[in-house]
Amino acid sequence: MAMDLKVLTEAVGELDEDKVLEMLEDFVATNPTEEEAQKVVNACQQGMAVVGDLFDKGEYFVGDLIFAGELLSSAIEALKPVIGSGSTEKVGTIVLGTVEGDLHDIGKNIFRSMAEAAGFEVYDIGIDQSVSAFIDKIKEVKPQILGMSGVLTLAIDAMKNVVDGLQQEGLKNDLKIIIGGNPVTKEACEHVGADAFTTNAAEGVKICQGWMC
Ligand code: B12
Repeated sequence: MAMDLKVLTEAVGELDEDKVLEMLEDFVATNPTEEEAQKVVNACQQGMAVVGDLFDKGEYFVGDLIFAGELLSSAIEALKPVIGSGSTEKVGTIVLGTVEGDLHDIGKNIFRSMAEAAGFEVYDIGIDQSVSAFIDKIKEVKPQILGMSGVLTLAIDAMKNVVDGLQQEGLKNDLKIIIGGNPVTKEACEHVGADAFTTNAAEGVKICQGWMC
């Protein structure tokens, strides 16, 4: 691959939008494989971690986070043509959303794009969604999979509330549940009562595909 992933991560971390978009345009023009495109998404994700660290240290401010969010959304838009092969056969249904209290949606949107490209029908209910919003959508579309996203520490408890709600409604056993986002770990997954966790959208799609076999 011609692209230097380290340089890309740095450019995202420095919020150098022109450089990032130019690199991605050149990359897309090389007609890359899906696997190469996923590496590029990962490099962008690492750049966002750099942004988060600089915010933590007080070098970046909320305005920079907002700009970083817009930058990454444009980056993913630029990568869309090469992110997935665009399966036409429907392989399964996913209800997806960012949990209550959390407004971050870039990672969720990346997972949605990749899952759709793999042939899943995805019902994305959006950000900051309550337990009842998840339950209502699940009752309506009866998916095989529930995907919950969150990047704030508090998202873990919000995810657990959804799973507890599903349990109370007797809906949990009909579903596979996957959680994603920066703070998810094995421990968080057990605490939440989910079936799987990941901090990588491509891996998340593979897990969902495995459940459909
Ligand atoms: C951009 C950003 C914002 C933007 C979000 C824009 C948007 N549309 O999403 C804005 C400006 C809105 C924002 C606001 C805030 N933010 Co912010 N933000 C970030 C930042 C820099 C990047 C997040 C991101 O997009 N990452 C890139 C994506 C691609 O990664 P990802 O989400 O992990 O997703 C990947 C995987 O996890 C996976 N995935 C994600 N979801 C799912 C779901 C499923 C089902 C699957 C299978 C996979 C999957 O796929 C993705 C691709 O591989 C992070 C830093 C960081 N390290 O994450 C801070 C960060 C998350 N923010 C933080 C904070 C503190 C805030 C604010 C409180 C700031 C403030 N004072 O107002 C507010 C909170 C608002 C709220 N209530 O949610 C903290 C959180 C601290 C904590 N532990 O809770 C962080 C970690 C920064 C930091 N180090 O301090 N933020």
